[in-house]
Amino acid sequence: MSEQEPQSSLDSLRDLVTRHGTVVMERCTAIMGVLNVTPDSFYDGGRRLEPEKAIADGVEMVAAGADIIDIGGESTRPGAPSVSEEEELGRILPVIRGLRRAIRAPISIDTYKSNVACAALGEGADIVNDISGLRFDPAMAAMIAEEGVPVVLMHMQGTPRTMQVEPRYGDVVREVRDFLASQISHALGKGIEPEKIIIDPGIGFGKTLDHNLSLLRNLPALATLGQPLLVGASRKTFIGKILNLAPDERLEGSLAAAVAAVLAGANMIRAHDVKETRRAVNMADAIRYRVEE
Ligand code: 9MG
Repeated sequence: MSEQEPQSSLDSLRDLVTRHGTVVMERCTAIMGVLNVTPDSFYDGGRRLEPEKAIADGVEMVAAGADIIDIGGESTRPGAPSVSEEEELGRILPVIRGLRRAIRAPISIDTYKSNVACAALGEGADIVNDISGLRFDPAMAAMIAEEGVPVVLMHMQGTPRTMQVEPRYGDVVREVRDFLASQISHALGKGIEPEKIIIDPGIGFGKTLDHNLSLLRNLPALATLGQPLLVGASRKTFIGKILNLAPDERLEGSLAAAVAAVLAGANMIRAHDVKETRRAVNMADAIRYRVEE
């Protein structure tokens, strides 16, 4: 292989077409900005209790280089209680409505509930980010197929309430890969188009520190599934454990994990700190993709 060629054909994946524009992932990494509108998310919980503040933050993330804004109305931190559909909708819909008017970038809705996802799509969201990988709500896959929108299939062992109690795997990389392969087949069987499926190992979701590191090290094994690969490590506990730092001190660790993920095959990074992540990822992209002129 010449030095000027991409590492593999998987480095030039198709772009992601959404109702509000195309997310380019061919030879560059997309950034999904995290916009939680919850009182209790582990890092940004309680920061956006007013929709106006959330909308302003979303606009700022797009200006800083986010390709997608991911809106969540239920905390998925370990041990978090679930919230009712009404509560979740009350948090997210005003933000989606306002942000849709203010930005052109695609919006993803972070939910595992098909009714919530459907209402969000009705207000202008474009992508469903399902942390259960279509496991929790049997109506989710058919709804997504019917709407014809992209979906993120994430791996999680257990549920947010139980996942960090005692995560166990024989071979974490193989089990996560097998799960994702099986959920891709399930999605296809329900009529979701192959070019609309993004996969995600679910860093921190039912994983120990070593499970997370093993997955980050072995992303190429997940990339061989042939779908765009999303990685979200931003400010998560495993970074705090390694560096012995609280969530608000984990920026550098998050950037290091993002760069490592890009160099190992990630096509999209989910991040709280969009400006800094955009810069770090642009450097990683240059190392990964740029050819000599
Ligand atoms: C909602 N959420 C929190 N962490 C996440 C991650 O790593 N991936 C995805 N897809 N969603 C996440």
